[in-house]
Amino acid sequence: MSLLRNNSTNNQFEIEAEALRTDWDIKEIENLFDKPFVDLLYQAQKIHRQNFDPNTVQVSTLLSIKTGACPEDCSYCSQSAQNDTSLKREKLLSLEKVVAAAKEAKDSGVTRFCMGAAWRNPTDKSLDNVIEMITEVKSLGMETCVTLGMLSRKQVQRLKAAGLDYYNHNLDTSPEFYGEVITTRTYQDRLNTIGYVQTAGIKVCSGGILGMGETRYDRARLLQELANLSQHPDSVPINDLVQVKGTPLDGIDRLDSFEFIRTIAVARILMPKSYVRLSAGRVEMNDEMQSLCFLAGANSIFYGERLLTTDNPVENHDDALMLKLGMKKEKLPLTL
Ligand code: SAM
Ligand code: DTB
Ligand code: SF4
Repeated sequence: MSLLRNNSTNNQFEIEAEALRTDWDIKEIENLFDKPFVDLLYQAQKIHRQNFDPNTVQVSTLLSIKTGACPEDCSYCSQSAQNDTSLKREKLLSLEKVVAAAKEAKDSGVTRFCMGAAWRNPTDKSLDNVIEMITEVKSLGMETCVTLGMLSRKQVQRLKAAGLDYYNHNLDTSPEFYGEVITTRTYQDRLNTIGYVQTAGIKVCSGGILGMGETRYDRARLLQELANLSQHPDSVPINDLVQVKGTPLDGIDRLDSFEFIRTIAVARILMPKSYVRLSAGRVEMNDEMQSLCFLAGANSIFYGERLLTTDNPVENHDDALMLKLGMKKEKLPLTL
C-alpha cells in the first residue's frame, strides 16, 4: 500500500511506502474492538487484501521434539511438571525420527516445520542436537521454526548461524494478567528473548492464548505489546486455549467465538504485513467459525493431526475445508 504525502521542500506530492506503525495507543485498539462486527471485519479484510492474497493460507506442521517435565508453571500447559496431567514425558527425539516426520509433512504440501521443546531454556549441549535437526530439515527444502524457551544472545547467534528461519516465543497475554498464568518467569524475560532473536535477524513468531479468563482489555494490551515491538513479529499465532485435564485452567468458561474472531481482526489491522496464525483450538471450532477467522485476516494454520501434545483437525478435514473455500496452500519461492 502507498500513501500520497505532501513534500514541504518542493511542495510536490510524492508516493511513499506507508510505514508500519509501532506506536498504537490502547484506546485506539479498544475502539477497534468496540466496532460493529461487520465493520471491523470489513476493515480487516480490506487491509488483508492490500497485503496478501486472501485465498492463500500458509501451513506449518508442529512436532514435539522433547515432551513434558517442564520446570515452568504455565497454568494452561499439559507439559508443566507442576500440572498433574496424564502426559507421558519423552526425551529428546532422535534425528531420524524428526527427519522422517518432516519428510512426511513436506509430502503433504507443508512448507514450514516447527519443532517444540518443553524447556525453560535449552542447554548448550541440547542446542547442538537441535541445530543438527534444523540443518537436516532445511536440507529437505523446508523452512524451519523452533520453540525452545528462553535463549541467551549467544544461543540465538548459534541458531542464526545454523540458518534457522523462525523462532516462536509467545507473550501469551497482557503484562497485567501474566502473573495470573505463569509465575516462574517474567514478561520482561519473554521480551528479552524476542529482542535477541529480532536483533540477530531471525524471524519472530509471537502471539498469545485467548480464553484463559482474561478481559478484553488484556487482549487489547497483548496486541498492543506485539504491535509496538520495534518490528512487528513476522508471524502472530492466536491460540484458543486447549483445555487439558489436570491443568489449573481446565474447566474455565470458553471465550465467546465472536470475541475470538474480533481479536484476529484487530491483530490483522495492527500488524498488516504479519501472518496471523489461527493456531491451537481449531478442533473445537466449526468450519463456519474458521472461515470467519480467515475473513478477519487469519492466513496461516497448523496442519496435521497433532499440535504438540493435543489434537488438531485431521488433514482430510482441512483439505476439504480449503476446497470448499477455494483456498490454497502457500508455496515457497523456488529460490529457497
Ligand atoms: N516451552 C516453550 C515456550 O513456552 O516458549 C515452547 C513450547 S510452548 C508449548 C509453545 C506455546 O504453546 C506456548 O507459549 C503457548 O502459547 C502455547 N500453548 C501451550 N499450551 C497450550 C494450550 N493448552 N492451549 C493453547 N496454547 C497453548
Ligand atoms: C503456538 O503459538 N501454538 C503452538 C506453537 N506456537 C508452538 C503450540 C500449541 C500447543 C497447544 C497445546 C499442545 O498441543 O500441547
Ligand atoms: Fe514449559 Fe512451554 Fe509448557 Fe510453559 S508453555 S510449561 S514453558 S512447555
